[in-house]
Amino acid sequence: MEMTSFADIAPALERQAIELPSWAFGNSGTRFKVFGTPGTPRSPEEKIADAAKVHELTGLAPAVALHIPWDLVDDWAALRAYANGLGVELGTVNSNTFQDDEYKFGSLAHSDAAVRRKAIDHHLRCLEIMTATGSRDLKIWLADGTNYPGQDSLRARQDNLATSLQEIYAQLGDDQRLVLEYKFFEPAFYHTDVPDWGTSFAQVSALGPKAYTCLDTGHHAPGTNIEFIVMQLLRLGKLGSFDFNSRFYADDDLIVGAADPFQLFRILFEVINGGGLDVDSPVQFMLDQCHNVEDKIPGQIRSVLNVQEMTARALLVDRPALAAAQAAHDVLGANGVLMDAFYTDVRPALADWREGRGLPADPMKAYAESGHQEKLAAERVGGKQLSWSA
Ligand code: PSV
Ligand code: MN
Ligand code: MN
Repeated sequence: MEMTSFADIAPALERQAIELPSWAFGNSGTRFKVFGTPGTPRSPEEKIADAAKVHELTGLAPAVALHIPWDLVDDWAALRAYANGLGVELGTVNSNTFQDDEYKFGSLAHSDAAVRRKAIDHHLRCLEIMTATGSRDLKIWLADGTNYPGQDSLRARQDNLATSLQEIYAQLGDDQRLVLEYKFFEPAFYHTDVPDWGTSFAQVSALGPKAYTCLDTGHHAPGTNIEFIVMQLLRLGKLGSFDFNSRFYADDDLIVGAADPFQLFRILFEVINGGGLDVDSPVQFMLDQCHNVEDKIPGQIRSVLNVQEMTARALLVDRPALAAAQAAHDVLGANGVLMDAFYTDVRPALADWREGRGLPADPMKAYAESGHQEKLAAERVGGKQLSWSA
């Protein structure tokens, strides 16, 4: 039997596109300290320019996701034209209802109708922005929840959330989608109002076909089988997007594939099996990361390369051999087929693939040797450097 070759998987690799988060280019840190780096962006335009540099060197990141209000500008058409001029699109709009004082006890799930009104209106404003930027997806992540048992009614909050989401969903344009992210903890610690994929799935299913779930790889309890969730959401037709990152402990937001490359491989294997990389796939791939101690542009370059590398390995799985081993209940044989693909070094073939497209064979090296980081540090003086949250 013929082994799957790199030529076989090239068309699927060709389709891979990963959105970069604008906030990854701002300074970030922990609650102890945010470290500044020379050359850090001072405006949404500079964040977009940094994202465009990642795309220029990798060919993998044709869109930049925005966070509203962190990326607010006066002229959205001009921002869109600016991004297009640099070879990238404006992508997912991430709403933010977790920074204003009114949101202390929640936003879309809040017990007070006036606070819910403010949060709904913020999302409606995001939809207007999306129309101007040409963005398809409104991504909602809620900091809503409680810290103590008894603090509020779990049931009433869930009902409030459903009603708020309905009002936002009703205003989606024909080509727009709503994507609901879940997270099992933080900033609330007793309960969050969208803690898991099941809750997100229940809420988006009640809304309709333009609503999907977002899976952030850092938002699960340690030991969770994330690829199972990927399989299930694809099976149900509700996996709308990924926020890729990696974690050792909590929502660490580290470089995707850095903590557990094998987990990334297993996730991408299920993505491919479920049609997530097909031409008409509803799955939007995105990074949601912060770079606390490493430079941000090469941090993002490394991240998209990691995703591409694990995608290539997952595509290389000899599926007929795997199916035969599974049918024969050849446990070790089936596992061996998977591990053979995981241990395949695809880096030389990917370097050739890049060169064939006029891209640098080694984007990390090309960036380091370009002097771009030093140029940014020299040019971007004065003004206020942005942090990941502003
Ligand atoms: C929350 O932890 C989250 O993952 C959401 O996606 C936010 O939008 C993002 O981080 C940035 O705060
Ligand atoms: Mn996220
Ligand atoms: Mn997160």
